[in-house]
Amino acid sequence: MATLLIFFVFMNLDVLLRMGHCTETRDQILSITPKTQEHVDILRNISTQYETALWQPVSPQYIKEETQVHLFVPANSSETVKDLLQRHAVTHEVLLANANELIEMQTRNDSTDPRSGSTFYERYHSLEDIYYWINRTAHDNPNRVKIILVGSSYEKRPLYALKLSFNNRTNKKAMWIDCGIHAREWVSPAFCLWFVHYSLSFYNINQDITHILDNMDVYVLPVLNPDGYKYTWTSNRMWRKNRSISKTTSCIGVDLNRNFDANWCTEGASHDPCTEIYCGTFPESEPESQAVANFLRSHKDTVQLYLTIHSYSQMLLFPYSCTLEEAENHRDLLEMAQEAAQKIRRYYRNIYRYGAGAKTIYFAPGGSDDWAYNLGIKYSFTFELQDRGRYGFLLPPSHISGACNEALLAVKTIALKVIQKTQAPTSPSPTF
Ligand code: 9B3
Ligand code: ZN
Ligand code: ZN
Repeated sequence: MATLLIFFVFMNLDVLLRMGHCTETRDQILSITPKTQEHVDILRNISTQYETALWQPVSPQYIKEETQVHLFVPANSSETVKDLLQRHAVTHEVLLANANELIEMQTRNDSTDPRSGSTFYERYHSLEDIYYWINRTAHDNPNRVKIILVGSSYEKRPLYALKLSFNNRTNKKAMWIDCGIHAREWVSPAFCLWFVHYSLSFYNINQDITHILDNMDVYVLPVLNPDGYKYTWTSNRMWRKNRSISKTTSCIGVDLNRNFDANWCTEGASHDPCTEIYCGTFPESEPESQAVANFLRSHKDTVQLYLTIHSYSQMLLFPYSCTLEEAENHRDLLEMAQEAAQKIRRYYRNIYRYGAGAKTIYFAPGGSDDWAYNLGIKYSFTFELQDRGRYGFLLPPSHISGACNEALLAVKTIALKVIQKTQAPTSPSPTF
């Protein structure tokens, strides 16, 4: 009898627990593949009318039949959204049932927790931590690292780049890497930190990075969009744009990767400040894009390679995104991207797609890579790092090292190629 009683108590307890768990809905990521035009219309409606964040594609206009849509649905709109989907017989898959937990994991400051085996570079860092890291890195490596103030953000935060320069060779060329144009793509700033740390740690140990730093200076801008990045830490993890205020609406932010002067605001961008792909009021209207453009204009004779780091979807893109026309050195760019993708596949077993932006991802004007290319930097790439949608923008910290190592391999492969194609060898080239 007693055992029976205990049995019932436990059964009910279990039911109660499960109910409690189910009613407490969390922020979720849904994957939905529209099968008909009606489904497409419903999804466009949901992603514009309800409090959601479209992860993939970047804007509702790109939603099309038979192509996966990734949608972030906050807990408070979960019921309404699922109801709508169900009523129109649109099936969905839950990619992430509890995004809150992941977000909490990524913002936890476990630097003081000795049980976490991860290093500084295997965690995400707040903007303040990154500013502190920039200062400390320059201070600790006075002969190799200089801080350059390239401008300031809309909210007047400094835009710092690090210049890595390992010797004073005359006529030295350079490459540029920027990270964090898009606020929510957190693995991007993490990569810039990773790259600087790797350069400082493996010079004279790894042959490839040694050859690169012997022949090029490297400018690294870890957070191009500090206002947006700050905002993803304090208010909205899914924020993409900068934080500039529009004169005509209450909507905030310009997509900095639509604000450069490359077929500015044609198809693939929007004049509507309320969209995620708002191009701003004129090319370089934003202080962040203007600062980068000014710096590159004044260094265009030395900078040979432009790299900009985004996430997610695992792609290596090159110009053009703003037109279907082929770049004049398309074959070169394709060959470099292909070689980089092949190495990632061989060493890390991950597949990266590659190609001209407009044909590989979507038609998109006003991007920094196209603009830099037209300025005369003939080697210009956008990297989209891990993953392919499993965690999307919420890539767990435990994946940072994998994502950064494979991207680093691609950077090294491409930079070595640029040196090989453009510079007379001063020291023996490493064998590929
Ligand atoms: C977009 C453009 Cl405009 C470009 N020139 N190159 C790459 C992209 C893709 C990124 C974007 O801004 O949408 C991916 Se997050
Ligand atoms: Zn991006
Ligand atoms: Zn992206």
